[in-house]
Amino acid sequence: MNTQVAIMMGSDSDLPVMQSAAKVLEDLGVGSEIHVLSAHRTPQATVEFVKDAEAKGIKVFICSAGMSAHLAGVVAAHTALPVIGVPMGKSAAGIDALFSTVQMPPGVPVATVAIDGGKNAGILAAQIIGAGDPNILQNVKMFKEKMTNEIQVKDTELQEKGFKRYLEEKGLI
Ligand code: RP5
Repeated sequence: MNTQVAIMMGSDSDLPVMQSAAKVLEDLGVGSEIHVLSAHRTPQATVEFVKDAEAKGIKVFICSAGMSAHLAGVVAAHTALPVIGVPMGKSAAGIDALFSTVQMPPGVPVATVAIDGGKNAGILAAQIIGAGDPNILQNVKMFKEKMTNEIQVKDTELQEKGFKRYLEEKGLI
């Protein structure tokens, strides 16, 4: 698998959430690498990494940050490649990070997913790559079909058992 996605985290404390991006990318057949690089704590290294990435074959960046979350914006300022931002729920329930990530000025977009939305960031990166790669697109289609089937199985089970037994057996109450 060629490494096509760079996952950049403002801190290793983002890793419990962001490992889900790496995992779903692996499941979808997209190679990724994951780094700790901070817009505030390692600004120089962050910019150098972004500038070298295109020549290495990176096609999409995924950037996580919480608390004055500027990493995705800084990366987007230094590349023409697509950047996906993942606001971390580190302070103020992640609302501060969400606004910092999503409210980019015109001309420098960051595709922002949900607070702690590491998995969706990985899926979205695969979809972007899949737009130009039929094999990856096929993997995304199969992923979505599987998800649809799983939901249908759940509904069938819910109808059969009724909500009380369903909740008990799933350990949801
Ligand atoms: C951000 O500050 C990081 O992305 C992280 O979400 C947050 C807190 O970092 P730590 O203090 O846990 O290293 O730059």
